Amino acid sequence: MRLLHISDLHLGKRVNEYSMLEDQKDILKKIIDIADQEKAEGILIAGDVYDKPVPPAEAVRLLDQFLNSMVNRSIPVFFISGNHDSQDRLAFGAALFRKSGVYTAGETLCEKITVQDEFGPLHIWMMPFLKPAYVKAACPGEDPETYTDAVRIALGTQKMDPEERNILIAHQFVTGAKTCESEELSIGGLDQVDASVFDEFDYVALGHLHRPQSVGKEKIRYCGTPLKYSFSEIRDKKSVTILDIREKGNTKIETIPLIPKRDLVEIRGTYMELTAKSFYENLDPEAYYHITLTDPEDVLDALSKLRLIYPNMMKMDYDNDRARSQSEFEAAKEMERKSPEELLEEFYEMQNGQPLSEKQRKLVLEMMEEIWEGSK
Ligand SMILES: [Mn+2]
Repeated sequence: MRLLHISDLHLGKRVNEYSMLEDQKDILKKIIDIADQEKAEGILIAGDVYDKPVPPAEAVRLLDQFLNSMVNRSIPVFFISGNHDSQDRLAFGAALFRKSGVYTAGETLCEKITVQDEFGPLHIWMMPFLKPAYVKAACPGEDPETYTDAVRIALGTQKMDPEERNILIAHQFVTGAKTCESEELSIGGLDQVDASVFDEFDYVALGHLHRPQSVGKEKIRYCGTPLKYSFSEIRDKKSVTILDIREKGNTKIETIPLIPKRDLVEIRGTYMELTAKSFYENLDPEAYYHITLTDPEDVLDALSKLRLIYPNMMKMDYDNDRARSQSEFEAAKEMERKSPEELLEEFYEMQNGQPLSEKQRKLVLEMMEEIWEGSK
């Protein structure tokens, strides 16, 4: 069976105040084209379908159109909720959708759908994004301390036959994976899941981290976002992962590049250089730019003047002596880059003249996790 693996669509997302809807519409169309060309027999969407628990109507329409396109092609879709989605809302119509071959992980911790192909049964496990607290609430008597425990308990609710083929769709942070700026900040690595819980699966279709990457083993894989959602991803190559699962033990993985309608581009130079026709005539005027001006003095009204040439400029800053000497500004920027736990550790040290103990650190991390969870 040939399956497309995508994740983290974040439909409805805005990047630096720019709506990504047009870009998302375009990239979904390209994913449909790939499904046609590659004769896909199923699509796995590993969470963060939407960017918000209550997505804008346009984003809902986009998903609706995408699901319809797949149903019209008789390509089944399997999707789970990520940490950005509302699991309950995403499960709307789940029982009805199933009749059309659209499988959404409902309100359970983990569900197993079995499909058939020429090699026999293929078990597709769907495990929506979960935290120890969800597992505790759903499984009386269980009190998982870590995310790894939580995942192990959730997977344990279904029977595993390791002689048959099993693939898992999940949305978790697997230890060792590389992060980028468009993801939600992870607090102190508490949310990490040890890859050993996935040992028995023939493939793990992951979402959550936005860079395409395998973690440890090739078969434990993040397909990455279909689009770049931050300038930290500028050099990433976005793609769709294709999984060719044949008889037990024979699974091939390949990627097909995704080319966006508008790329994210960083350019730097003086105002005169960047506004010279010879410079910009070879650039895509529609791309999303991050422009760094290197003029020694700030240029009057540079933002609006540059927008005449680069209408989709997302970000503009200066790199000159003045910008560098603005230590206060830099310190603030430095602060933004720090994680909440680093900030608290520094604060504690400043107040008490000694670092946090391991015990205190653990307590602090747990409290942060609890407070953040409560504020959602
Ligand atoms: Mn995401």
